[in-house]
Amino acid sequence: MADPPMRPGRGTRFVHGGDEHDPHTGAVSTPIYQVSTFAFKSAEHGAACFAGEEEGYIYSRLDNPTIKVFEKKLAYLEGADEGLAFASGMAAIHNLICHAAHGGHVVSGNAVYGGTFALFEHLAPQLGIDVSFVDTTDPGNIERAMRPDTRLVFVETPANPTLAVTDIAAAAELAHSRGALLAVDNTFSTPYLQRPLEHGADVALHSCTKYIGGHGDAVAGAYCGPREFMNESRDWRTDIGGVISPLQCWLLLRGLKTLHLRVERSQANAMALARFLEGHPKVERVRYPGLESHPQYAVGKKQMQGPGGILSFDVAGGVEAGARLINSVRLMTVAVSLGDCATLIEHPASMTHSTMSPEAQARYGITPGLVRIAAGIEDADDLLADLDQALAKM
Ligand code: LCS
Repeated sequence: MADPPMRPGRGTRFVHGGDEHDPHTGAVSTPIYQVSTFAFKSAEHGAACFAGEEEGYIYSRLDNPTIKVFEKKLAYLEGADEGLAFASGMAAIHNLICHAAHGGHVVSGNAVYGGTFALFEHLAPQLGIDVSFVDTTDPGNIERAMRPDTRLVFVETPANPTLAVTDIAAAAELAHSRGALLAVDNTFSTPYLQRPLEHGADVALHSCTKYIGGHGDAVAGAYCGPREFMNESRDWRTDIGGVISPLQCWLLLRGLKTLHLRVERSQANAMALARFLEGHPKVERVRYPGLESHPQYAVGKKQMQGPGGILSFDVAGGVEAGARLINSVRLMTVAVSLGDCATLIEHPASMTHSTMSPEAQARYGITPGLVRIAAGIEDADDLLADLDQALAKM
């Protein structure tokens, strides 16, 4: 869809860009087209729609007006030709690997969300897709893992929960030099802080359950990319069937309009928490791309507009100390997920990444005492006071 006449700023794009008032009614917020099937004008019209000779909605597993508006808006925000939305982030990743890597090989970052790891490690081989996990913070590891049948390089950056940052441009160059695609899971950054396609990635993927929905009330996923690839991906989605509902898309469209404000606040809170924790005697190590001590601080600066709202840290005393800390917070919510208005705190080794064996966790940097905080949009002073009183109990 057309940009507004001026060249909009980063925040304005989230409010206005990529969607338009409902073409049928002028409704300012996109209506929820809660409908499964669409009437044809005649038998001939129906046949022409199925043959792709005429534009027209057929059935909501294939396409739906509310879903279409969300997909166009996300593609606009990511700078992609097309977007496709799914029932969850995992449904999006499943569709992506089925389309992009069936019968072939994937090189994946070894720091990925635990559900992604489980899909790649346990289920993908049963679908004829072989996955190698490497530390993608060193692009040389990607190169060494590539095989003649490598079809896809998949990275999360920043990664869940280690906050490891991968150089997208370097990964893209390596993938392309061997005829593979690069997909970036951009969930942590959102298109407000990072636009992977501008750095050479082919696909930008999201768990929209997080910042895009933003209010802890929707489960959804999406990915964006070049037109021809996305048209093929649409066929995979139509037949696999992991489509999103119009109501969920409406929630995501509403979330996108305030995403820039929420991400700014979440990021400011995360920075305040990271600086506080870095100087705290009961904390061994803080992982946050906004700290100069982060091993890929320079890479993050190069490709991100900001370090984002998620951090993780090791408390002195390992797993028991981490559990005591989590049990001592009063304002923060003990819950998985991230990108919510409320600050969420969790223990990756026993929660989000419990699909990994203890050996895999140790290999991939998920230490037993690691605690993850996804900063919300509360007042920073209240969050600092909460952590302060919780750490004092240890
Ligand atoms: N990608 C990333 C980076 C994620 O963090 C998640 C979920 C997914 C994909 C999967 O998305 P979903 O199907 O849940 O929409 N991450 C979660 C987490 O850290 N806590 O709970 C879920």
